[in-house]
Amino acid sequence: MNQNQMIYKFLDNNINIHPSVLGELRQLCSSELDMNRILDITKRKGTSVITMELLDEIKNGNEKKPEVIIKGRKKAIAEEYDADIKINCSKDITSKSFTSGNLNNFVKCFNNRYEVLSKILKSRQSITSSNLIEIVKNHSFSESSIIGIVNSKKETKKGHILIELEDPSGISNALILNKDEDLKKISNEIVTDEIIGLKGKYGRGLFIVHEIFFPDVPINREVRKSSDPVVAVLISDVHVGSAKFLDDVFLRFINWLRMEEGNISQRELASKVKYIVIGGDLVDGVGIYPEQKEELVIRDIHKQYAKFYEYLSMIPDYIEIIIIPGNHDATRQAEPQPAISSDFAQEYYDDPRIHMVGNPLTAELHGVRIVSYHGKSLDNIISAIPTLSYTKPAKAMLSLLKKRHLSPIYGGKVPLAPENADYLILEELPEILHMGHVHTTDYTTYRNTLVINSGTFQAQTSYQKKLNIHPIPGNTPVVDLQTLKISEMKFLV
Ligand code: D5M
Ligand code: FE
Ligand code: ZN
Repeated sequence: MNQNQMIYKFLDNNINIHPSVLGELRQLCSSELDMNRILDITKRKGTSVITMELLDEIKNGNEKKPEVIIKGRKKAIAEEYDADIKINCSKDITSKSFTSGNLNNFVKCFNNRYEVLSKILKSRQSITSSNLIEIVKNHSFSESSIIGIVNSKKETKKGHILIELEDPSGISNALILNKDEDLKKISNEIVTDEIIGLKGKYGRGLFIVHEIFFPDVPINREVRKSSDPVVAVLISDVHVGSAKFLDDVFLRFINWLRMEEGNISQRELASKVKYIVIGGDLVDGVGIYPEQKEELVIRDIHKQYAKFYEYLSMIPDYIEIIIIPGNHDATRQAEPQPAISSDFAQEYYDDPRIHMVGNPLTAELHGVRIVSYHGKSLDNIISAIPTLSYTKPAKAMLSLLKKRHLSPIYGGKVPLAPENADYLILEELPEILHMGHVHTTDYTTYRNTLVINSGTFQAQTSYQKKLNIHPIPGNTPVVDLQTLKISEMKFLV
């Protein structure tokens, strides 16, 4: 390419060349590839003239470095380490749902909830000496503790909080007095059907509450970390098939995984990615919310899954992909949910690095324990507890963590499949608690547990607009499994 061709090429892109740099630029643009790179950088800077200053910046600039580094390394860091995934199959409902949804199933499921969570509560120092409700009733006016399931909670006319608590021996009314403001504030967090402990005194048909206990997380618990420098990326709510699915943003995410996007340190991070956990709502599905059809660009759910698989195929093959379903996916809606059916996603099952599992998932990635749950119950908990909101999903997740249950409230917006055991109890604590569903990335840390909501790649739908829900798409949390530190990648520009 001669000098004139070069000048015209820049002019075609509305970029002028200052005469003082003409000769040097000509040398730098020895190949079409180099010229296009300089054009790209100039356009990104938003300037219309290539000056000596800009040329110096381009020559010394860091735009060049990522390519050099990536080209210089033959393999991605994660490629050098074998995958180490342990899926806890005993906690996965896939292919072992036995419920017929009858009363007996419900009794078994809630008995299991009581057994496991009362044991966790009893292991807490301050409530070890709890008694059955019927025994406490016979020892009126002495300080005692009871543990049970919350049958109901209401505020009395005088502003006291009245709770009906049930255990295997009986039922008691418990009262939190209006004058005890601190305790009343804690009682805001109590929801129906959860297991709690109460300390207080029984007399005249009422248990007067002095202290409230949630199963909670022990203060000094041991955490597990990976000894290898690998990271896990958490995503959810991609919603392929929706007109509001942000394909360009999702492609930027995939390009980052391929180390073709981002600055040096971001590409370094990408090269450590060994695992991607997808927390449900891969596709938009069909018939999920009123008038959804108007906002679908792919109306056939098989084709939605085929399209999503196209994206997955672009991800480097040394990365393992773990997939749970959400409420938009092709499986039963009642929780716990079995894995997305192979009738809709055969190619996923045929791909050895894709792991199709149920919702919730309990697993270990490189020794780091993770529980991944789509998060439908966040709708219930956010409407039940006045201090929670859709803008801060990690706070709502934290409340579930303290209750040691992923979906404590029965009824509401989450259908429950009553299995012989309660699969939604958070029995063994993970290092990472991951959810999605609310379409806003958010995270917090609580007593050595990372609490992470992975956000979305879908812009606001008309249905969400009506519900006044404002998603924040394109942000992706990344967990370093060696240090348990969270970083965030932003793909929306
Ligand atoms: O959920 C996307 C968002 O919409 C999430 O913030 C919850 C909210 N949502 C979904 N369904 C409901 C109902 N029935 N009530 C209240 N809020 C809801 P997605 O699962 O992706 O549709
Ligand atoms: Fe979703
Ligand atoms: Zn959802």
